[in-house]
Amino acid sequence: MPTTALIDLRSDTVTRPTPAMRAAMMAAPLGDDVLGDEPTVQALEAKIAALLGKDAALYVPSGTMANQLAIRTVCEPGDEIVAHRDSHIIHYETGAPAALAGCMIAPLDGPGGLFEPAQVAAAIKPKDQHAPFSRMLVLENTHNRGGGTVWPLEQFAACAATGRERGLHVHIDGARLMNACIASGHAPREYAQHADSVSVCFSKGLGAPVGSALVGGAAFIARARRFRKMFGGAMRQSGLLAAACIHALDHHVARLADDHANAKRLARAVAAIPGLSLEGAPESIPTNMVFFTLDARLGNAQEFCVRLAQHDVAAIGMGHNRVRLVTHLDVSAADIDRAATAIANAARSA
Ligand code: TLP
Repeated sequence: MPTTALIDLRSDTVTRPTPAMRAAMMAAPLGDDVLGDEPTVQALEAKIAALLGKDAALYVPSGTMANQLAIRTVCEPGDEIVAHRDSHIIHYETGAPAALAGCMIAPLDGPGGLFEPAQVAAAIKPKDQHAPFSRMLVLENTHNRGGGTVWPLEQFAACAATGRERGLHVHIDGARLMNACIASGHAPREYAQHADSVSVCFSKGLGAPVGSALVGGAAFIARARRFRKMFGGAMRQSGLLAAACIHALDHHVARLADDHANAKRLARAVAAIPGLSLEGAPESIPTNMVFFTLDARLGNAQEFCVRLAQHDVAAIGMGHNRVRLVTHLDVSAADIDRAATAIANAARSA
C-alpha cells in the first residue's frame, strides 16, 4: 500500500531526536548553568571548543543567537560588518545586527555565497571620521542561500587573512560547518584556525532538537556570556538539551555523507523534471541542499510549494521562483525516490 506520510524537505532543522539521543538526554547529569554548575553543558562546551581548536565555547538556544552574540560582543553602534549579500545574517535574522548592535553591513557579491580577498580589501572603509568602522568579517560555511556551498579552504583562508591583517574580527557562521567538513575532508579546526569566532548549530543536520555553540577565545567568550544573559539566552538545566548535542557530535557527523549522497540522488531526479531548472549539475551538489527555479507556467515558489504539499512533500521557497529542498537524518534514500515522483507529479499537474 502506498504510504502518504509527508516527506519534509523544508530544512534539516526538522529532524526529531532519535531514541538513542532521547536516552542520552534522560541520562544526563544536570545542574544550573547560570549558577555555573551544569556539568553536561560544560562538557559540551569543552568538547566543541576542543574540536575547533579554540579556548572556550558558549551553549546558546539558536544559531541566530550565536551569530548575534558574536556581533554584539565585537561591534559598537555605527560599526560595519563585511558579509556576502546572500548571508543568513542579512536575510533571516530579522535585522538583528541593526536592532541589537546598531551595525551596518557592507554586502559583497560572488557566486555561491563566496567572494575573493580583493573584494574584502575593497569593502574595508578608510579610518576616517566620515566612514563607519569596519569591525567584522563574516564567512558562512556552508553557504545556505548560496546553495549549501563549501568554501575552498585556500580561498577561505585568504579572505580571512585579508580581514585579519586589517584588524577585522573574523566570524564563521558555521551553522553547517560539519557538512562543509564532511564534504571537503577538512577538519573543523582547519577552517576555525583562520577565524576569531565560530557559530556551530547542533539542531540542523546533526539532528539535535535545540541549540548552537559560539566558540572563540577566552576573553571573547567571557564577554559573550554577559550578552547571552542580556539577550535572555542563559538557561538553567540545559544539560538536558546539551546531552543531545554531545550525542549528535559523537554519532551524527560522519553520517552527513548520507545526506549529501541523498541530495545528489534527489538532484538527478529534479534535473529530469520538465519545468524545473536545477541549479548546478547533480554530481556537483555540494552538500545537503538542492535548489531549483521554476518555469513561469508553474507559478511562483510559494504557489509551487503549496502544490508540493498536496503531493506530500514539504519544501520552502528561497526567492520569487526558487525552491530549496534539504536532505537530513529523517529522510532515507527510499523517501528521496518517493519525493522525486511526487515533485514530478506536482510539476505535471500545474
Ligand atoms: N537557517 C534556517 C532558516 O533560518 C533559513 C534554514 O532552514 O536553513 N546560519 C545559517 C547559515 C543558517 O542556515 C541558519 C538557519 C542559522 C544561522 C540560524 O539558526 P537558528 O534557526 O538556530 O536560529
